[in-house]
Amino acid sequence: MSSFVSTHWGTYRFSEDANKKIKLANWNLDSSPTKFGLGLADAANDSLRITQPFVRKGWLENKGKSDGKRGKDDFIPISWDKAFELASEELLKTKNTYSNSAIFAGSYGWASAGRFHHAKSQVNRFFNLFGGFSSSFQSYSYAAAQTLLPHIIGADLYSTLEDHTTWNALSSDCELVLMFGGMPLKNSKVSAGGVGKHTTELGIKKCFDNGVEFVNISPLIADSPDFLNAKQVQIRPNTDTALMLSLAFILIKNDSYNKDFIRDYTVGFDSFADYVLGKKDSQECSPEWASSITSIPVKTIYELADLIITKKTMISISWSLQRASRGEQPLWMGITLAAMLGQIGTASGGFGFGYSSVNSTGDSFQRMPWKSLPQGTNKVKDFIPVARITDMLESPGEEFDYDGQKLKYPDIKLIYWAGGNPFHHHQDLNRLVKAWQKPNTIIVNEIWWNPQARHADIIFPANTALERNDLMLNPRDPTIVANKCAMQSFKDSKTDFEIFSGLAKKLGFLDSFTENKSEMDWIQYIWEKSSEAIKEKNLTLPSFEEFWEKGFYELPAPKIENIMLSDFRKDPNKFPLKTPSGKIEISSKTIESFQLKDCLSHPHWFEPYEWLGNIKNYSLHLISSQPKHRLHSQLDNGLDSQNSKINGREPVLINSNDALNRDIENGDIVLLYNARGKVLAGAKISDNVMPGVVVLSTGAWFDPDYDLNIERHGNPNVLTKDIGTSSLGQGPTCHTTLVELKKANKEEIMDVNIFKSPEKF
Ligand SMILES: Nc1nc2c(c(=O)[nH]1)N[C@H]1C(S)=C(S)[C@@H](COP(=O)(O)OP(=O)(O)OC[C@H]3O[C@@H](n4cnc5c(=O)[nH]c(N)nc54)[C@H](O)[C@@H]3O)O[C@H]1N2
Ligand SMILES: Nc1nc2c(c(=O)[nH]1)N[C@H]1C(S)=C(S)[C@@H](COP(=O)(O)OP(=O)(O)OC[C@H]3O[C@@H](n4cnc5c(=O)[nH]c(N)nc54)[C@H](O)[C@@H]3O)O[C@H]1N2
Ligand SMILES: [Mo]
Repeated sequence: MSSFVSTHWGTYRFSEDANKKIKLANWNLDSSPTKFGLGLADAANDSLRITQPFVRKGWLENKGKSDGKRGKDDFIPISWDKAFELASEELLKTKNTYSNSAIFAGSYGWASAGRFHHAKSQVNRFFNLFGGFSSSFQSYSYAAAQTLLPHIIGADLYSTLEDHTTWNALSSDCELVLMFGGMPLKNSKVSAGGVGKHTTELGIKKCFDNGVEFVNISPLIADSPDFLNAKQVQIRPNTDTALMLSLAFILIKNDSYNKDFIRDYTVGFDSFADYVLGKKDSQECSPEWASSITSIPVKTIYELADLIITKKTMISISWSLQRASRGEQPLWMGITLAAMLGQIGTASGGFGFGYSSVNSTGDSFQRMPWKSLPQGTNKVKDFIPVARITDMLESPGEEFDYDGQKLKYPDIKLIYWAGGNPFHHHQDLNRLVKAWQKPNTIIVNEIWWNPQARHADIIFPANTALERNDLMLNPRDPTIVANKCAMQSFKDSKTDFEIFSGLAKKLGFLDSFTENKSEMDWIQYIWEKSSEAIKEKNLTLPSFEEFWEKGFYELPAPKIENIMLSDFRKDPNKFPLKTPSGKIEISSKTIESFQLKDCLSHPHWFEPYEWLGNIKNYSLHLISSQPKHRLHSQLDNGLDSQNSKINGREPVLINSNDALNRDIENGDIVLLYNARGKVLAGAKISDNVMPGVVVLSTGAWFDPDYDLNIERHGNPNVLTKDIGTSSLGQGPTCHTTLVELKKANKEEIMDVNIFKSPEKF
């Protein structure tokens, strides 16, 4: 019998050592396992685990009123029964006094990979049975794209990702990949819902071995895997739209775009072309104009144009480009440029969104209609675009724009969070900390004493994937894994299912919450329902017993390699897109009708609210990319992430010129600052990053010194601005941030505190 644990970053074997301690080993069938994942076994037993339920002292003394002390207060250990009692009383009080809309259980976050213990599914099921909750919509990953894509290509984001042309198909027909934002392999280590085998590196290698040429257009050379030997084009962050517009300009001027494709498959090109040619009261989008914005030499822009005119080209855009001011534009413009090249719908090129942003994009898999825990329906209609949480807390009742609608922020009195960490994921944390003081009660289920736990009132200790049975059923991964319980729940922690069962019991709906099913009953239920569902694909799963015994099951590879939008390409009348015109909308009448100032009828260059083309007080552009040594904030307490720190702080990459100008040496503790906050980090000098840009990966546990107003550990979200991509998408804009950086002086350097447990009883 094989024993596996399944995580967002891969599948591992577990066993016990001589001291009965759990240890993990890589799965031999995975050719590219993730190193940081091996640290889960230690982290699951570390001194930062929350050992039992806790309540915040000030909250208990002042119940129902906010005292402004969240994040600064002490915690009192309480029994499970007391914790259930306190939380259920607050839930009922909030519901009866203000209605269910006053409860925010949007609870965004990646949580863990298993299908049954997926925290958000448990939250939804619990709160739907409780009468509903104010929710959140879209994702921090690609909110701008989620809103834009249905208007432009008539498909939602997930079906677009699943429809991506496979590596195998590209390797045979494509000649050139223009990688906007690169294809960093470290990002392909993860996939939401779990990874069986890592395949992205193999896919990119196959293209390279078959002669596909790659160009990396990015501020960071390391965004391109070394083995590609890619041509490097360093670009100022957030200016890709200008570069692409100038490429469109050259194609129009040279008359070298694909007019047949534009005529048969798109609408609104002429109006867009007028803009590009400067016929709309604006400057022409010439290479000289783009060069002044992007800092790319004019000659290089012409060389790029030559390349894409002469080779069958894929325009690949990483998700990062749209987590930025006016993030809708680079994606819209990338699709437009691909349309002008005319390869969309073939294996020769077209466009890609998020190749190597996660493991699955470009893999050969058939999407499976896997079933989840039934969640019921939410009777409360109030929602926010996910990244507007601080705005919501600051301005209840205020109207805001979203995708052509006028919506109102609900008035939140109670927040419930399980499986996400806003003190990791949200921008402008100093603003969030203030807004977070407003609700009467904040309840979280957390595993570790991370900043999320430390900013709550009632804390339920959750457990890890090692402490429960589960099923990895990721619709975008051909491997299914039996996640087996490796160890008993740490101290007095519980699964989210057990936590919500305890609350449901106090509130009188235990039977409807559990349906009298145990953990294993639910897992089998999801398996049986999924087995029925995939019959529509003419596939049969083994019996549950057989699967559980073996530990994993691999679905057969699809017989044909997928090519994005190939039906539409073959016959646009028979297979029209679900846009108003049935075609790719280079200009959108729908978006035009919204009359927004920050998203017009066609792709457009907008100056970001802060960028290197307009420096005032802060002269470096901060990229807070995904971390190599952990998943967001998860496993920052793990060995791999800890080993990557410099003087205990998160490393910040600085170009040698910028370091020299500031008298900074490798290993120095530096202070990054702007009007929003101050952060300490460890300097790592590298000419991988272009001058004027610094990289501080996201996910270092937020460790504020509230007296000095300095974050001690290196969390970039203290510096990022919290404003939507535009009034269309309202997505997060973490990649649009200017900072200044200097060597920290003695008075500014404090010890990192966040890895010391507050449990000292
Ligand atoms: N500056 C900047 N900020 C960013 C980004 C960026 O690029 N730059 N990226 C954004 C993106 S794309 C994303 S997706 C978000 C990610 O943001 P999150 O998904 O919120 O980040 P995680 O660190 O994965 O948070 C998961 C939390 O759930 C807890 N957890 C794990 N498993 C369980 C479980 O089974 N039960 C319970 N109760 N808890 C569990 C973990 O301990 C952790 O605290 O961050 C966003 N923020
Ligand atoms: N190891 C690991 N992998 C992860 C995650 C993780 O936490 N750890 N998180 C996962 C999640 S939730 C997501 S959403 C994906 C995100 O996937 P992405 O959005 O693709 O990831 P990022 O790391 O933010 O950005 C990739 C690169 O884009 C470049 N870049 C940033 N801004 C610009 C720009 O304006 N122009 C250009 N041309 N380049 C730019 C940066 O140099 C950066 O290294 O990653 C996933 N993969
Ligand atoms: Mo994400």
